Amino acid sequence: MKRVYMSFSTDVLHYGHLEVMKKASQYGELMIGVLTDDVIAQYKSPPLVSWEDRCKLFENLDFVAQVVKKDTIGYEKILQTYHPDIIVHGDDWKSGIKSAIRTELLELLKQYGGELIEYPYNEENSVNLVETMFHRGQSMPEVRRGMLRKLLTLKPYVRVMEAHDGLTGLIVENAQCTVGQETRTYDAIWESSLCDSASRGKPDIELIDWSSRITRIQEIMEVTTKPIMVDGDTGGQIDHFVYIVQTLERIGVSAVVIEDKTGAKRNSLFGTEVAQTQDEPEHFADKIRAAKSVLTTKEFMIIARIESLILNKGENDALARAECYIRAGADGIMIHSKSREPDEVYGFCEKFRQKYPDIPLVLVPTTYNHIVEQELANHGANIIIYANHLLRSAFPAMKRAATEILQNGSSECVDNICMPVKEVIRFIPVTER
Ligand code: SPV
Ligand code: MG
Repeated sequence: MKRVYMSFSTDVLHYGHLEVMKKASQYGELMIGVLTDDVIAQYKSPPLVSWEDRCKLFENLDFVAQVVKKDTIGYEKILQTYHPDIIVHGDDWKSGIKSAIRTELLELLKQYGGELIEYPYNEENSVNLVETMFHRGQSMPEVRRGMLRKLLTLKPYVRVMEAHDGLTGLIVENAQCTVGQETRTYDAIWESSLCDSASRGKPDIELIDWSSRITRIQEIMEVTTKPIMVDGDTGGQIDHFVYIVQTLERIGVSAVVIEDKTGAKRNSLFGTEVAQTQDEPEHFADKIRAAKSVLTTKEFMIIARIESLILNKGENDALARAECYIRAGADGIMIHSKSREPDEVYGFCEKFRQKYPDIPLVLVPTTYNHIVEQELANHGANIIIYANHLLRSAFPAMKRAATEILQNGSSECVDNICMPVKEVIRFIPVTER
């Protein structure tokens, strides 16, 4: 009897899966490898159903002989451990994010005398609909809200990109690339006060009222499934902040980040060029305590952002504030810096980590942007935010198009920097029913 192996990452089984497993079992004894949560989170949204329950989907099927754990993205470990004669997979991985895994598998199978059988990927509408409906479920508040905390447990660090409207939300949702066998995507969305304000032609001074901010957040939520971190500026008055927090929690935001400034807020990257006042630590701690007291879930996170390095108050001030805010219940700390080098951030991270090994630490490497994510993670970062890059990259492109069309008196000159209209139309999905 030959040994046949297939892997699955799915949360739901539909008849398309069952049919292909049945066919695979005709080649021999069928073994199913169920991908672990952390492996799935390496290339797509984490599963909603636990690994144990996903195993149960397969355990009682007549044509499945054995269910095993697949805890690596590639196949080497599976081949070494179970020596399957035949691997069965859909033919959809010939191109795209999994093609490097396929190439490596073919190489391994050659050395080892195994065979790869690929079945045509099921494009049937009813099967797609099951998957679409399930995907849609991920955008529901009760599912999305807890996803940031889940990712923090599953990934070495969480990679976040800003979005400030539906279009940029879609771009973050769909951006992906492969580097070797690794598939990279953004894990979450940063709804930045700077980009939200700038995209409306307004300064980043807490001018945009919360009704408008929430409308924007909802627009992003309508077209995405990834968890959302909201830049809450200073949080405003404590009496008002408790209402904002409840709304954000209710609509499915995962975290709000508030900065310990008070009075007329200016963007942090101005540093001390403009007058900015840091709040009294105890007053800011009261704001955190009040916000925590109105939460109804354990999922929503209040992250305290410390501005001591921005305002040249030094590491000790930042560390003392971190302690005070954590005592008040902060679920994470963001340490901001406008230095071109990461040294002051590293100094803080090292001492912070000694004292708090498990509290999530958020970095925003806008100015020290020559440092790669992995290095920031090695210094203790759990969340890394690209805070403004979609807005900043679109701005010069739009300005150039506007100017060149003026200069030329026609628009053909910008065809090379414009997305064809047909591609725009295709990029915006139409809801399937
Ligand atoms: C934002 O994105 O609005 C931020 C980060 O608050 S920064 O602009 O660096 O202050
Ligand atoms: Mg901001």
